[in-house]
Amino acid sequence: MRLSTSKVLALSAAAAFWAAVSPTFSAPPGGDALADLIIDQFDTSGDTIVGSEEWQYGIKAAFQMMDEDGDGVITGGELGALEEPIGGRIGEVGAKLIVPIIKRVVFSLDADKNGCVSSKEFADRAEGIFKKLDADVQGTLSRTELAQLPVRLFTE
Ligand SMILES: [Ca+2]
Ligand SMILES: [Ca+2]
Ligand SMILES: [Ca+2]
Repeated sequence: MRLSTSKVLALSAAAAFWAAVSPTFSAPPGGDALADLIIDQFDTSGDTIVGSEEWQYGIKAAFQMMDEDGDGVITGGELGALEEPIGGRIGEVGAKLIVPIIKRVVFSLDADKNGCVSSKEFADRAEGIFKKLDADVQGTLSRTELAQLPVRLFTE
């Protein structure tokens, strides 16, 4: 039996959907969108790879972007306010998926557990996160490696 084109299309759409939602798929839901966002923000050389210098610079810029009132600490309220700008960039659905992941990532850096993340707490762990993500130890982060961020941070 031959499958019609429309059936093939429907099947591949179903497969893509399954891959996107299945927890056993290598990239977790939201991981891909988060990787795109990080590359968009951090990759200044345009090679879709984040080098260690781009990472350090991007981390600093990301902190400043999230610290909306510029007082040197990121609060939960400031992270909630990210939904709008991120939604404007990748759509509301994507933002609803990503912002909770960003919250989790950022608050995992709250070393003294005082409910907000200082620039020092943020910077201290940034290098460790880079090393954790750099699976092939090439000193750079590919899109695939970045997509693993939620998994690597929270399951290891
Ligand atoms: Ca680059
Ligand atoms: Ca602040
Ligand atoms: Ca803190």
